Amino acid sequence: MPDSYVPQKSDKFTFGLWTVGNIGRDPFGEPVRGALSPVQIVHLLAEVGAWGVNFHDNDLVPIDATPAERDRIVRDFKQALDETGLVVPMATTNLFTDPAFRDGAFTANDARVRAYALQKTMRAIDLGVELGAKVYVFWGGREGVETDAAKDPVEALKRYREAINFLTDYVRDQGYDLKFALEPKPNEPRGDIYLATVGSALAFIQTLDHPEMVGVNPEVAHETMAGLNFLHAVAQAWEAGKLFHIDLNDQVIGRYDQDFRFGAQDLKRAFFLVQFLEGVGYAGSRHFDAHAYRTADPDDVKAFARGCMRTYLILKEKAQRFAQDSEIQGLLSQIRAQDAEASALLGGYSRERAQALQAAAFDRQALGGRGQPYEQLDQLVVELLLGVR
Ligand code: GLT
Ligand code: MN
Ligand code: MN
Repeated sequence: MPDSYVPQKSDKFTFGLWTVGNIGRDPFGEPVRGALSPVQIVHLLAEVGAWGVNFHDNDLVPIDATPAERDRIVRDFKQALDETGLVVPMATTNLFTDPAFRDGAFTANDARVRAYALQKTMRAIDLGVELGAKVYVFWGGREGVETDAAKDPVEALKRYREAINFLTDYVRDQGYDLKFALEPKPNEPRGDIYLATVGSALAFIQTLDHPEMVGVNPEVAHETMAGLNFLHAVAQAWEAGKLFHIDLNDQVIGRYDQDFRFGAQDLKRAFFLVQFLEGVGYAGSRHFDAHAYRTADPDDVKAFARGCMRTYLILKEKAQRFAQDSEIQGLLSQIRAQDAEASALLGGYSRERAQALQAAAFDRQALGGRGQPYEQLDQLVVELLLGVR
Protein backbone atom coordinates (compact mmCIF):
# COMPACT_ATOMS: atom_id res chain seq x y z
CA MET A 1 0.00 0.00 0.00
CA PRO A 2 1.48 3.42 -0.92
CA ASP A 3 2.20 5.37 2.20
CA SER A 4 1.96 9.13 2.42
CA TYR A 5 3.01 9.14 6.07
CA VAL A 6 6.74 8.88 5.45
CA PRO A 7 8.58 11.64 7.34
CA GLN A 8 10.33 14.27 5.27
CA LYS A 9 13.06 16.70 6.35
CA SER A 10 10.53 19.51 5.90
CA ASP A 11 8.42 17.98 8.70
CA LYS A 12 11.23 18.98 11.12
CA PHE A 13 10.89 15.90 13.31
CA THR A 14 13.54 15.69 16.00
CA PHE A 15 14.36 13.43 18.94
CA GLY A 16 16.73 13.88 21.86
CA LEU A 17 19.65 11.51 22.32
CA TRP A 18 17.95 10.64 25.62
CA THR A 19 14.66 9.58 23.98
CA VAL A 20 15.43 6.68 21.66
CA GLY A 21 18.54 6.21 23.81
CA ASN A 22 16.43 5.62 26.94
CA ILE A 23 17.60 2.42 28.62
CA GLY A 24 14.38 1.80 30.53
CA ARG A 25 15.56 2.55 34.05
CA ASP A 26 12.82 3.68 36.43
CA PRO A 27 12.67 4.34 40.18
CA PHE A 28 11.79 0.69 40.76
CA GLY A 29 13.80 -1.11 38.13
CA GLU A 30 17.20 -1.43 36.52
CA PRO A 31 17.89 -0.78 32.81
CA VAL A 32 16.31 -3.20 30.35
CA ARG A 33 18.08 -2.03 27.19
CA GLY A 34 21.76 -1.57 26.44
CA ALA A 35 23.08 1.97 26.07
CA LEU A 36 23.54 3.19 22.50
CA SER A 37 26.39 5.54 21.67
CA PRO A 38 25.50 8.99 20.29
CA VAL A 39 26.81 7.87 16.90
CA GLN A 40 24.55 4.79 16.96
CA ILE A 41 21.59 6.96 17.91
CA VAL A 42 22.24 9.34 15.03
CA HIS A 43 22.20 6.39 12.62
CA LEU A 44 19.05 4.97 14.22
CA LEU A 45 17.29 8.33 13.86
CA ALA A 46 18.40 8.63 10.24
CA GLU A 47 17.08 5.11 9.58
CA VAL A 48 13.62 5.94 10.93
CA GLY A 49 13.48 9.24 9.03
CA ALA A 50 14.03 11.98 11.62
CA TRP A 51 15.35 15.39 10.58
CA GLY A 52 17.33 16.27 13.66
CA VAL A 53 18.80 15.24 16.97
CA ASN A 54 19.00 17.23 20.20
CA PHE A 55 21.11 16.58 23.25
CA HIS A 56 22.07 17.50 26.78
CA ASP A 57 25.79 18.21 27.20
CA ASN A 58 26.24 14.92 29.07
CA ASP A 59 24.19 12.81 26.64
CA LEU A 60 27.03 13.51 24.26
CA VAL A 61 30.07 14.13 26.44
CA PRO A 62 30.16 12.27 29.78
CA ILE A 63 30.49 14.61 32.75
CA ASP A 64 33.92 13.15 33.59
CA ALA A 65 35.38 13.18 30.07
CA THR A 66 38.85 14.61 29.59
CA PRO A 67 39.32 17.38 27.01
CA ALA A 68 40.87 14.82 24.62
CA GLU A 69 37.89 12.48 25.05
CA ARG A 70 35.52 15.38 24.46
CA ASP A 71 37.25 16.28 21.22
CA ARG A 72 37.13 12.70 19.95
CA ILE A 73 33.43 12.27 20.87
CA VAL A 74 32.44 15.55 19.23
CA ARG A 75 34.47 14.70 16.12
CA ASP A 76 32.77 11.28 15.80
CA PHE A 77 29.35 12.81 16.39
CA LYS A 78 29.93 15.46 13.71
CA GLN A 79 31.02 12.76 11.32
CA ALA A 80 27.79 10.81 11.98
CA LEU A 81 25.80 14.01 11.35
CA ASP A 82 27.66 14.54 8.06
CA GLU A 83 27.08 10.94 6.98
CA THR A 84 23.37 11.02 7.73
CA GLY A 85 22.48 14.64 7.03
CA LEU A 86 20.90 15.00 10.47
CA VAL A 87 20.99 18.46 12.05
CA VAL A 88 21.15 19.66 15.67
CA PRO A 89 18.44 22.32 16.08
CA MET A 90 18.41 22.36 19.89
CA ALA A 91 20.73 21.66 22.80
CA THR A 92 20.38 21.82 26.55
CA THR A 93 22.23 21.30 29.83
CA ASN A 94 21.89 18.41 32.21
CA LEU A 95 21.40 20.23 35.50
CA PHE A 96 19.58 17.39 37.20
CA THR A 97 21.39 14.01 37.12
CA ASP A 98 24.57 14.75 39.03
CA PRO A 99 24.24 14.71 42.84
CA ALA A 100 25.71 18.22 42.86
CA PHE A 101 22.27 19.39 41.69
CA ARG A 102 20.24 17.59 44.32
CA ASP A 103 18.97 20.96 45.62
CA GLY A 104 18.68 22.56 42.20
CA ALA A 105 21.09 24.39 39.93
CA PHE A 106 20.25 28.09 39.42
CA THR A 107 18.04 28.11 42.52
CA ALA A 108 20.15 25.89 44.79
CA ASN A 109 20.72 27.30 48.23
CA ASP A 110 24.47 26.73 47.91
CA ALA A 111 26.09 29.61 45.99
CA ARG A 112 28.90 27.30 44.83
CA VAL A 113 26.34 25.02 43.16
CA ARG A 114 24.74 28.03 41.46
CA ALA A 115 28.13 29.16 40.19
CA TYR A 116 28.98 25.65 38.94
CA ALA A 117 25.60 25.50 37.17
CA LEU A 118 26.41 28.71 35.30
CA GLN A 119 29.86 27.43 34.32
CA LYS A 120 28.40 24.10 33.14
CA THR A 121 25.71 25.88 31.14
CA MET A 122 28.16 28.25 29.43
CA ARG A 123 30.26 25.27 28.36
CA ALA A 124 27.16 23.40 27.18
CA ILE A 125 26.00 26.44 25.22
CA ASP A 126 29.42 26.55 23.51
CA LEU A 127 29.04 22.87 22.60
CA GLY A 128 25.48 23.29 21.33
CA VAL A 129 26.41 26.28 19.19
CA GLU A 130 29.46 24.42 17.83
CA LEU A 131 27.06 21.74 16.58
CA GLY A 132 24.60 24.19 15.07
CA ALA A 133 21.90 24.60 17.72
CA LYS A 134 19.71 27.70 17.37
CA VAL A 135 17.48 26.99 20.37
CA TYR A 136 18.71 26.31 23.89
CA VAL A 137 16.30 24.65 26.31
CA PHE A 138 16.18 25.15 30.08
CA TRP A 139 14.29 22.44 31.88
CA GLY A 140 14.61 23.16 35.58
CA GLY A 141 13.84 19.67 36.79
CA ARG A 142 15.63 20.20 40.12
CA GLU A 143 14.68 23.86 40.52
CA GLY A 144 12.24 23.38 43.33
CA VAL A 145 11.65 21.94 46.77
CA GLU A 146 10.13 19.14 48.73
CA THR A 147 9.53 21.47 51.68
CA ASP A 148 8.86 25.18 51.48
CA ALA A 149 10.80 25.52 54.71
CA ALA A 150 13.94 25.11 52.58
CA LYS A 151 13.78 28.03 50.17
CA ASP A 152 12.16 31.41 49.94
CA PRO A 153 10.17 31.18 46.69
CA VAL A 154 10.74 34.87 45.94
CA GLU A 155 14.48 34.49 46.46
CA ALA A 156 14.42 31.42 44.22
CA LEU A 157 12.82 33.41 41.40
CA LYS A 158 15.39 36.18 41.83
CA ARG A 159 18.19 33.61 41.54
CA TYR A 160 16.53 32.06 38.49
CA ARG A 161 16.24 35.49 36.86
CA GLU A 162 19.83 36.39 37.65
CA ALA A 163 21.02 33.14 36.03
CA ILE A 164 18.98 33.54 32.84
CA ASN A 165 20.02 37.19 32.58
CA PHE A 166 23.65 36.21 33.00
CA LEU A 167 23.35 33.60 30.27
CA THR A 168 21.54 35.81 27.75
CA ASP A 169 24.36 38.31 28.25
CA TYR A 170 26.89 35.52 27.72
CA VAL A 171 25.22 34.61 24.42
CA ARG A 172 25.23 38.23 23.32
CA ASP A 173 28.84 38.70 24.38
CA GLN A 174 29.87 35.65 22.34
CA GLY A 175 27.83 36.85 19.34
CA TYR A 176 25.91 33.57 19.20
CA ASP A 177 22.69 33.25 17.19
CA LEU A 178 20.81 31.45 19.94
CA LYS A 179 17.45 31.77 21.65
CA PHE A 180 16.42 30.28 24.97
CA ALA A 181 13.29 28.23 25.61
CA LEU A 182 12.14 27.64 29.20
CA GLU A 183 10.44 24.28 29.72
CA PRO A 184 7.92 24.29 32.57
CA LYS A 185 6.92 21.26 34.60
CA PRO A 186 4.83 21.17 37.79
CA ASN A 187 6.64 18.40 39.71
CA GLU A 188 8.87 15.34 39.36
CA PRO A 189 11.67 14.87 40.13
CA ARG A 190 11.17 17.59 42.78
CA GLY A 191 8.07 17.68 44.94
CA ASP A 192 7.28 21.08 43.44
CA ILE A 193 9.16 22.79 40.64
CA TYR A 194 9.35 26.59 40.19
CA LEU A 195 7.83 28.04 37.01
CA ALA A 196 5.40 25.15 37.02
CA THR A 197 3.34 25.98 33.95
CA VAL A 198 3.65 27.68 30.57
CA GLY A 199 1.68 30.61 31.96
CA SER A 200 4.10 31.16 34.84
CA ALA A 201 7.09 30.93 32.48
CA LEU A 202 5.53 33.49 30.11
CA ALA A 203 5.02 35.92 32.96
CA PHE A 204 8.59 35.39 34.23
CA ILE A 205 10.08 36.01 30.77
CA GLN A 206 8.66 39.54 30.75
CA THR A 207 10.76 40.33 33.84
CA LEU A 208 14.08 39.40 32.18
CA ASP A 209 16.73 41.75 30.83
CA HIS A 210 16.36 40.33 27.30
CA PRO A 211 12.83 38.97 27.03
CA GLU A 212 13.12 38.96 23.23
CA MET A 213 15.72 36.17 23.50
CA VAL A 214 13.63 33.94 25.71
CA GLY A 215 10.54 31.88 24.89
CA VAL A 216 9.04 28.61 26.04
CA ASN A 217 9.29 24.91 25.26
CA PRO A 218 5.91 23.51 26.31
CA GLU A 219 5.66 19.75 26.76
CA VAL A 220 2.39 17.84 26.33
CA ALA A 221 3.02 15.65 29.38
CA HIS A 222 3.96 18.50 31.69
CA GLU A 223 0.83 20.61 31.34
CA THR A 224 -1.26 17.43 31.26
CA MET A 225 0.26 16.22 34.56
CA ALA A 226 -1.13 19.40 36.08
CA GLY A 227 -4.53 18.70 34.54
CA LEU A 228 -4.25 21.68 32.20
CA ASN A 229 -5.27 22.06 28.57
CA PHE A 230 -2.03 21.84 26.59
CA LEU A 231 -3.48 23.37 23.45
CA HIS A 232 -4.46 26.49 25.38
CA ALA A 233 -0.96 26.81 26.81
CA VAL A 234 0.57 26.43 23.36
CA ALA A 235 -1.88 28.91 21.89
CA GLN A 236 -1.03 31.50 24.53
CA ALA A 237 2.69 31.01 23.93
CA TRP A 238 2.15 31.30 20.19
CA GLU A 239 0.03 34.43 20.50
CA ALA A 240 2.77 35.99 22.65
CA GLY A 241 5.40 35.17 19.99
CA LYS A 242 7.06 32.81 22.47
CA LEU A 243 6.60 29.34 21.01
CA PHE A 244 10.31 28.74 20.34
CA HIS A 245 10.17 24.93 20.62
CA ILE A 246 7.74 22.16 21.54
CA ASP A 247 8.06 18.77 23.25
CA LEU A 248 5.55 16.25 21.91
CA ASN A 249 4.63 13.10 23.81
CA ASP A 250 1.63 11.83 25.73
CA GLN A 251 0.51 11.42 29.31
CA VAL A 252 -2.44 10.26 31.39
CA ILE A 253 -3.57 12.93 33.87
CA GLY A 254 -2.64 12.09 37.44
CA ARG A 255 -0.09 9.40 36.64
CA TYR A 256 3.67 9.38 36.96
CA ASP A 257 5.75 11.21 34.32
CA GLN A 258 5.04 8.86 31.42
CA ASP A 259 6.57 10.48 28.30
CA PHE A 260 4.52 8.17 26.08
CA ARG A 261 4.75 7.99 22.30
CA PHE A 262 2.99 10.98 20.71
CA GLY A 263 -0.74 10.28 20.40
CA ALA A 264 -0.53 7.07 22.43
CA GLN A 265 -3.05 8.25 25.00
CA ASP A 266 -5.29 11.08 23.87
CA LEU A 267 -5.70 11.17 20.10
CA LYS A 268 -8.31 13.87 20.18
CA ARG A 269 -6.10 16.31 22.06
CA ALA A 270 -3.19 15.34 19.84
CA PHE A 271 -5.34 16.08 16.81
CA PHE A 272 -6.28 19.58 17.98
CA LEU A 273 -2.62 20.25 18.76
CA VAL A 274 -1.39 19.19 15.31
CA GLN A 275 -4.23 21.09 13.70
CA PHE A 276 -3.15 24.19 15.63
CA LEU A 277 0.58 23.92 14.89
CA GLU A 278 -0.01 23.30 11.20
CA GLY A 279 -2.79 25.88 11.00
CA VAL A 280 -0.79 28.77 12.44
CA GLY A 281 2.34 27.80 10.52
CA TYR A 282 4.58 27.00 13.48
CA ALA A 283 8.01 26.73 11.84
CA GLY A 284 10.09 25.20 14.64
CA SER A 285 11.10 21.65 15.41
CA ARG A 286 8.48 19.01 16.15
CA HIS A 287 10.51 17.46 18.91
CA PHE A 288 9.44 14.13 20.39
CA ASP A 289 10.47 14.13 24.03
CA ALA A 290 9.19 10.64 24.67
CA HIS A 291 10.57 7.18 25.19
CA ALA A 292 9.50 3.65 24.41
CA TYR A 293 7.71 1.49 26.97
CA ARG A 294 10.07 -0.32 29.32
CA THR A 295 8.94 -3.54 27.66
CA ALA A 296 10.38 -2.47 24.30
CA ASP A 297 13.31 -4.26 22.69
CA PRO A 298 15.54 -2.41 20.21
CA ASP A 299 13.17 -3.08 17.29
CA ASP A 300 10.24 -1.87 19.32
CA VAL A 301 12.18 1.33 20.10
CA LYS A 302 12.35 2.00 16.36
CA ALA A 303 8.62 1.25 16.11
CA PHE A 304 8.10 3.80 18.90
CA ALA A 305 10.05 6.50 17.05
CA ARG A 306 8.36 5.78 13.74
CA GLY A 307 5.00 5.79 15.53
CA CYS A 308 5.50 9.32 16.91
CA MET A 309 6.13 10.74 13.46
CA ARG A 310 3.54 8.64 11.66
CA THR A 311 0.79 9.62 14.09
CA TYR A 312 1.73 13.29 13.67
CA LEU A 313 1.50 12.98 9.88
CA ILE A 314 -1.80 11.08 10.01
CA LEU A 315 -3.25 13.76 12.28
CA LYS A 316 -1.95 16.43 9.92
CA GLU A 317 -3.89 14.74 7.13
CA LYS A 318 -6.95 14.56 9.38
CA ALA A 319 -6.65 18.33 9.88
CA GLN A 320 -6.76 18.79 6.10
CA ARG A 321 -9.88 16.61 5.97
CA PHE A 322 -11.42 18.68 8.75
CA ALA A 323 -10.85 21.79 6.64
CA GLN A 324 -12.42 20.11 3.59
CA ASP A 325 -15.36 18.40 5.29
CA SER A 326 -18.46 20.26 4.13
CA GLU A 327 -20.59 19.17 7.07
CA ILE A 328 -17.98 20.29 9.61
CA GLN A 329 -17.35 23.54 7.78
CA GLY A 330 -21.09 24.14 7.46
CA LEU A 331 -21.54 23.80 11.20
CA LEU A 332 -18.54 26.03 11.84
CA SER A 333 -19.85 28.81 9.63
CA GLN A 334 -23.20 28.57 11.39
CA ILE A 335 -21.46 28.73 14.80
CA ARG A 336 -19.14 31.53 13.84
CA ALA A 337 -21.62 33.69 11.92
CA GLN A 338 -21.53 37.21 13.34
CA ASP A 339 -24.46 39.57 13.67
CA ALA A 340 -23.29 42.86 12.10
CA GLU A 341 -25.42 45.02 14.36
CA ALA A 342 -24.10 43.33 17.50
CA SER A 343 -20.51 43.35 16.25
CA ALA A 344 -20.70 47.12 15.83
CA LEU A 345 -21.21 47.38 19.58
CA LEU A 346 -17.82 45.73 20.20
CA GLY A 347 -14.23 46.83 19.72
CA GLY A 348 -11.83 49.17 21.44
CA TYR A 349 -13.07 51.68 23.96
CA SER A 350 -14.56 54.99 22.89
CA ARG A 351 -16.97 57.16 24.81
CA GLU A 352 -19.47 56.80 21.94
CA ARG A 353 -19.24 53.03 22.04
CA ALA A 354 -19.66 53.00 25.79
CA GLN A 355 -22.78 55.16 25.41
CA ALA A 356 -24.16 52.95 22.63
CA LEU A 357 -23.61 49.90 24.84
CA GLN A 358 -25.28 51.57 27.78
CA ALA A 359 -28.29 52.37 25.62
CA ALA A 360 -28.53 49.00 23.82
CA ALA A 361 -31.47 46.71 24.56
CA PHE A 362 -30.59 43.04 25.08
CA ASP A 363 -33.14 40.23 25.09
CA ARG A 364 -31.46 38.18 27.79
CA GLN A 365 -33.96 35.33 27.55
CA ALA A 366 -33.50 35.07 23.79
CA LEU A 367 -29.72 34.96 24.33
CA GLY A 368 -30.08 32.21 26.90
CA GLY A 369 -32.46 30.27 24.71
CA ARG A 370 -30.02 29.91 21.88
CA GLY A 371 -28.12 26.60 21.79
CA GLN A 372 -25.02 25.58 19.84
CA PRO A 373 -24.58 22.31 17.90
CA TYR A 374 -21.30 21.42 19.59
CA GLU A 375 -22.41 17.83 20.19
CA GLN A 376 -22.90 17.38 16.46
CA LEU A 377 -19.60 19.07 15.71
CA ASP A 378 -17.64 17.02 18.22
CA GLN A 379 -19.18 13.77 17.00
CA LEU A 380 -18.07 14.64 13.48
CA VAL A 381 -14.54 15.16 14.78
CA VAL A 382 -14.68 11.80 16.56
CA GLU A 383 -15.88 10.08 13.40
CA LEU A 384 -13.19 11.79 11.38
CA LEU A 385 -10.58 10.50 13.80
CA LEU A 386 -12.14 7.03 13.80
CA GLY A 387 -11.73 6.96 10.04
CA VAL A 388 -15.36 6.68 8.99
CA ARG A 389 -15.54 10.04 7.22
C1 GLT B 1 14.16 15.20 30.74
C2 GLT B 1 12.82 15.85 30.91
C3 GLT B 1 12.36 16.52 29.68
C4 GLT B 1 13.23 17.66 29.26
C5 GLT B 1 14.59 17.28 28.87
C6 GLT B 1 15.42 18.50 28.68
S1 GLT B 1 15.29 16.08 29.83
O1 GLT B 1 14.02 13.97 30.11
O2 GLT B 1 11.86 14.86 31.30
O3 GLT B 1 11.04 16.95 29.76
O4 GLT B 1 12.67 18.20 28.09
O5 GLT B 1 16.26 18.77 29.72
MN1 MN C 1 8.55 14.78 30.32
MN1 MN D 1 10.64 17.80 27.74
